[in-house]
Amino acid sequence: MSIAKSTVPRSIIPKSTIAEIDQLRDELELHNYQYHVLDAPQITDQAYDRMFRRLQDLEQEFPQLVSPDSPTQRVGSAPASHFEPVVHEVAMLSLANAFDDNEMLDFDRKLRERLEQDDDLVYCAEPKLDGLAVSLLYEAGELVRAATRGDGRSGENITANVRTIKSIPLSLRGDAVPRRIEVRGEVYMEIEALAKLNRAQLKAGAKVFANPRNAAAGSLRLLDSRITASRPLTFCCYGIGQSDGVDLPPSQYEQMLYLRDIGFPTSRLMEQPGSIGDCVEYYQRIMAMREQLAFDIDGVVFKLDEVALQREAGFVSRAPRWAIAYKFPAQEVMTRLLDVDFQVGRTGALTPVARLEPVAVGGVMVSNATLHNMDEIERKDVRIGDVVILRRAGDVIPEVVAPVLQQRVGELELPKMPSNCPVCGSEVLQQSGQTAYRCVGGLFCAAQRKEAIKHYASRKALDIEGLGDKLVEQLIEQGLIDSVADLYGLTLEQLSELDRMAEKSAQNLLDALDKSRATTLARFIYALGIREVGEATAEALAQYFADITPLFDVDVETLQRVEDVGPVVADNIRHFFDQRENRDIVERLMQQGVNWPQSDASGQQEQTLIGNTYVISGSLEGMSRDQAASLLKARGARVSGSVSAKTTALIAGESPGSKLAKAEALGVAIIDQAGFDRLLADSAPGGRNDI
Ligand code: 5U1
Repeated sequence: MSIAKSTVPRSIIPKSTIAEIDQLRDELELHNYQYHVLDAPQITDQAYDRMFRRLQDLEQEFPQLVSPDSPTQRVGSAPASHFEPVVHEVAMLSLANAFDDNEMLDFDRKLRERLEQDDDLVYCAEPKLDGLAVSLLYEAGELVRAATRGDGRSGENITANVRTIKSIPLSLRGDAVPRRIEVRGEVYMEIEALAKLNRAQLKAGAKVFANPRNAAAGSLRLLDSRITASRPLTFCCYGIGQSDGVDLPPSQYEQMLYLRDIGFPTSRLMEQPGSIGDCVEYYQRIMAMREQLAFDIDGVVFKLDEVALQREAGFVSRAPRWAIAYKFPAQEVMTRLLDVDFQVGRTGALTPVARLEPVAVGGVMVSNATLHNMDEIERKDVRIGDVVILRRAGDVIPEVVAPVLQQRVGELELPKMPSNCPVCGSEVLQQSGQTAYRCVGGLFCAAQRKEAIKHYASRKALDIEGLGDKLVEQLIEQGLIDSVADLYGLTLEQLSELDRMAEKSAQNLLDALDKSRATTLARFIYALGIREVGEATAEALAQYFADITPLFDVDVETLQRVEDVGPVVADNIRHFFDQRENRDIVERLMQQGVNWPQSDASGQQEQTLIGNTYVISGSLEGMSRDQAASLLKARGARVSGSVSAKTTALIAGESPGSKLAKAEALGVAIIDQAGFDRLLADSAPGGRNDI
């Protein structure tokens, strides 16, 4: 530590100070454990920080009392010149892989044959983290050495870096710590933490990391551990390399619980499947939750649970016979970029789309992927003809991550933005200060018309059930519709003649169209697809103007008085309504019966229900719940989805369900249909406002 030495001899440091330091360290360690291992913090971050700062202050005043295992000593130290090699006393093995259920069944069958077991084998299962394997050696309960896996026989000494990772204990918990124990596991970075780090790296002009594994490796192989300390690394253990002076439990599962007890984070998703069939079921379950996890995993690891049986099974080449990684379908693969086309979106923006040599990724064949925009192409330096890394995670659109520069041969060309729209031939322009290039064709452009209709029908807009993307395309291609205003003129005969459209589905679509007529003003504004007018802005506009016609002529200054509306959005709104065809479409929709609850005719609705929170349940007469919510919000109320003690009142229509019982139990006021009508009347400008 670079602090001035205290002149106070240790003998005269007040006993109470020594006791306070000890207590602060114990408490901070306990809170660290509760946070990182048990996932159950008991105090707020602020309270933790206060205790931490108090300990730092005391240690600064009395540096003689600083100990290497103090929670304050995780800040890193002066840069090293190199990493010392570490020879692993027990080799760090690799894992055999399985890629389908048959390979899993084979693995289990061979294992049972070798062990001469007819009965099902019990396994210990956990997700396989995408990080970097490390070995942590503890002697007399203290972390004395940390090493990378390296080639499995020897790695590098990264102790100074590993000491900065808060979820790795510097000292073990409990009274009976082993004389010596080597714990193994994975250092990794959570997805959000990696994204944040990459944003900061980008801003600083530094290298960004392609995945958590690279981020962990890059951060642990820094000679300056003070930089490692700033990286959001975390740890999860998966096994014991060796131990001395401790009776370890006889199963892998219990050993992991033991490691949790002495201070190591273990997988929350660890289970003990009782047969290979259960293992396959576990794999399916983890794969299904993969996208919801806070960290990247690339498969599931299964280990024979009984340690005595593991010993009996032994090893083959450099992998244990008793463990296997059942890998998920790869999310990143390499393929060739054949060409780049440009797709025209709802707002006219041209998105470069990669045409690829077809390849299986994430379990499906992919031949197209997004390249986002021209800036991205230039930043990544992706050229037509390159071998590229393609990524497909979950349901997200596949994307080209980067070119494989080592495989680039000859002079390849960067894709060029066309000067005319590939769909309607209108000019393509880039507005100053913007990344996007746009076709100026507006609704003259068939691509923009198609996208506008898809948007109008989408769930958050008019939510027209059954009017999916494919059907919209068919309707346009058959010349049955040209704009959203044509939707309400469609007939049963026209629809029934479409491909794969039975009369029943055609009738269902007409019913859905009819139902969509009763909407809210906010949804309607959102459905128009004005550039940069999302749900929140549409809601704010609806509250402010209370009707659509004031928007036809409003000036940009007035628009900017609306919450969330700045000069750019105001310009977009103005530009939208300045176009005669857009106003015509809105008017035609209204003539065809698209409607929303009318409130105060113009200007901002008075905020007479401000501070009140309502929950709406059951069906109301003459309006949808959405419409009712919109009327309440227009008066400044909050509308929530669940009843709590803070709810002002439950608005209970027909069949209000369990929310009614909950409101009764909590003593929350209940308003029926008649009460709701009164509330709306009373809370209109000049009305009473009881609840
Ligand atoms: N979760 C987990 N990852 N992983 C990696 N367990 C696990 N076990 C490993 C490795 C290399 O090896 C042991 C089976 C020796």
